[in-house]
Amino acid sequence: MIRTFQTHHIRESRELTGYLWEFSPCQGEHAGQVYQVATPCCWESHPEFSAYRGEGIYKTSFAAGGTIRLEFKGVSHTASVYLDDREIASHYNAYTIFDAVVPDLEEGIHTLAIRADNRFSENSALHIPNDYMSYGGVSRPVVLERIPDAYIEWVHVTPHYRENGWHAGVQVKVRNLSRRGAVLDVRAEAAGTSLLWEDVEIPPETDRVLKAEARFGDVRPWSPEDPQLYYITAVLVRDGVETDDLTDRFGFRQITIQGKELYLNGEGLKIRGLCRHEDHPQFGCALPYGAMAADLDIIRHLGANSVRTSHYPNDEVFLDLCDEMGILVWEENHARGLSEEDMRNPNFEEQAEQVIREMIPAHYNHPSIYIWGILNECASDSQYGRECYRKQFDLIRELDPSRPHSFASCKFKTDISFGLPDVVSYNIYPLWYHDTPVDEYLDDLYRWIQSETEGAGKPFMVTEIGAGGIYGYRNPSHSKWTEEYQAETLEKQLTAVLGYPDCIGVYIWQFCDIRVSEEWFGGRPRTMNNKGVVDEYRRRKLAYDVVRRIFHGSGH
Ligand code: ADA
Repeated sequence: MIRTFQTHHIRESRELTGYLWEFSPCQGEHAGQVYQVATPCCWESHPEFSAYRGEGIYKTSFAAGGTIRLEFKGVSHTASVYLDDREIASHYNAYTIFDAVVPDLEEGIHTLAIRADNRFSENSALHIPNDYMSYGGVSRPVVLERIPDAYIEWVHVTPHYRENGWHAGVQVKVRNLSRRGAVLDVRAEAAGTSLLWEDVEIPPETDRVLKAEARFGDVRPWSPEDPQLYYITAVLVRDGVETDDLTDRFGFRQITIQGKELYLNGEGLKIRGLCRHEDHPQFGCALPYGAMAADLDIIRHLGANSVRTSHYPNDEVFLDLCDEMGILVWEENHARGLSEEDMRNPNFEEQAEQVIREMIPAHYNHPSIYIWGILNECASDSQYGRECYRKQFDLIRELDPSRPHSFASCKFKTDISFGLPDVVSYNIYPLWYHDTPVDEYLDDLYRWIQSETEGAGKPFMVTEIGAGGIYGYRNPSHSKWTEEYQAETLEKQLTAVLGYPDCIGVYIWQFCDIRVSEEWFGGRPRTMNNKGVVDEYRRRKLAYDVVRRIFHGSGH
């Protein structure tokens, strides 16, 4: 599924995935053999390729002509795209969208081939052996569109509340592909309000962002309790003819910070969340719609009000569902646990910034996203690392000044970067990686932040807490790795963190057990990170009822 709502009425658009494609691995004993595979998919879902690391070519054909745009929602993790054997795009990173525009394609049948590569190398600064799996394949949908010379790239809505009601900044980005200038009208309509830009001139082969401010009358705000959504439709009109359109969805909500609190439409937020990887034993990172919705049903059943998309941008459909279900989202760019040396990889800066440049415009309108996160557990304790954090926060502010930003630190009392984010966030594992009682550890850390760092006075949140528990391993010793130990530890951790007056919330590490890359130095029992509240098949561990009881009891 591309989105949970229709994005075009005028522009012709259809999904190319959702069918069987040909798949052929490039290395190993099956190199060159051709298989039929369902798309979107990870090749690890296929019995022959469950541990394949290499390149694979996916092929399909389609009928089309004219100027076409192919949108790739996610190829894991490096992609080269060929149309009729001609390279039309290349892209690094599994978790962001990229596209290819092909002008004046001859009417007829065309072949599309995508070479996906999930190998680790010096060239890949973000996909490295890690505590999660870098799968391979066309893991998110591919969409084919027929576009006119001038078309709408995105529409962004930034709602804000003033005494007299809801207002919003509206921006429409229009691109002109042609070698000739374009003159057109642009109309936008949302929640009963219309905007019109007349006789807009767009020079050849360039783009323009049109801006306006609108007042909205009688609208209902979006909130976790009442996730009211509105559509905005932008239409291009050329010589009196409607030539292109784009519909997106948004909600009237505003996130603000006052002192140590975070507010959504003036109401203080208390986060009860879970960190979630896109991971499933059958689907890898390519979860189909039903599996994503089922995860969110579990998350709601647990009484959580938020998800952290650790450690990369998520599938748009998942974000659509969060918008609809009123689940708040901490969305983060792609990076986990990079050392200063990793951050000094010559590709790091460009690759990490590209994720931000691709994530924010694509996900801008989701009301569920209340904060942007970056660089989980990277080198925020070094001057070099701090500079990387600073640049990325500057970029985020440039692309979206309307949301706060943060990063999850693990640099206990050595972090030097808390002057940079709006919210100070920590990943802590008392009673798992060390035995200090939770309240003692938390209080010591919090006091240090207030007395010794530039994070003093900012909102404070715990972005990871948890313990490992192997599904089905129960015994009277209640030793580490038993379900009992995990349940008892989460009870102590959650009670302490949610009861800490200056903490605005907590994310449990993690929603479900996940596969980790075999090459990762740390190693894990079962080659899985076993800290899920449910296991990889979403079967409940003992911790489930504990979390459910505490989350349901912890109020708003
Ligand atoms: C971290 C990290 C997670 C995971 C977790 C753990 O701090 O952010 O990705 O590795 O710890 O299980 O230890």
